[in-house]
Amino acid sequence: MKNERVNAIVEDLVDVIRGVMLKHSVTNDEFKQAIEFLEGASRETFELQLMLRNFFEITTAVAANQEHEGSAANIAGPFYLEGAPEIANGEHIKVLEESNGEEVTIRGHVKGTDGKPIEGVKLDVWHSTPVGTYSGVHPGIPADHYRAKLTTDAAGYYEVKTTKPVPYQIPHDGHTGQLLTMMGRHSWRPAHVHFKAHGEGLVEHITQVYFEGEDYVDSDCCDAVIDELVLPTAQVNGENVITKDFVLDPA
Ligand code: MBD
Ligand code: FE
Repeated sequence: MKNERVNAIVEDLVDVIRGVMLKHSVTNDEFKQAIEFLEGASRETFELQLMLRNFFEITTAVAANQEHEGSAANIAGPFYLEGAPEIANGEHIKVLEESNGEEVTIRGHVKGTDGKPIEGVKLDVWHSTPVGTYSGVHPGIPADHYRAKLTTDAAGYYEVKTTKPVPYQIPHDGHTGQLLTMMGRHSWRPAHVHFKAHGEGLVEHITQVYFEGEDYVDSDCCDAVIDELVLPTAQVNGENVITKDFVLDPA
């Protein structure tokens, strides 16, 4: 059965790709190499996902941000896991003992587009270890580390403490890394913390926080950094504090 949306998108996609091939006079031999490259990537467990997310996932967030009034959405990346441990407001995310990095407190309010605080929003938080791996994905780090689920209080407030992540090199030993190298690009993301907010009657909101002034904020391999999400760190009573408010759209 004909699907109008699939038809509309694929017709445009085919037009654009044909235009690029013509512009660069892509040869049949190069076309064959491209097929072999993509077939090779699809034989790996993770490569095609990584490649597509690296180049295109940000566009889903930019498109969502055009349509929604709330705070800026950002890419999810491949490493969200269900079932993160619930923690209370102000608690520290479980980290490995050898995680002796800098400490950071991230806190703020969750509001609706009407400006009213929203209680009971579930806020998933996840980020890499200080050596740039993700728990429950890369070997050796149990999935209940570096991930947590918080709930906003009656004032819409949340607060989480954690060990600050450092710049993250995406898996680069496969096709995605090879492609980036051939393009003269690196495979680093700036240090970032992922969030997913969900609550009744609200659009699920996926975003990230980046740290102002840090490496790769201006050259993310995923092109995902949005100015609104690059936040300053304040010193409050000897703590590094990031304030990140969320404005969530009604479903
Ligand atoms: C990540 O941690 C990430 O955030 C993205 C977008 C891609 C790969 C790994
Ligand atoms: Fe990430």
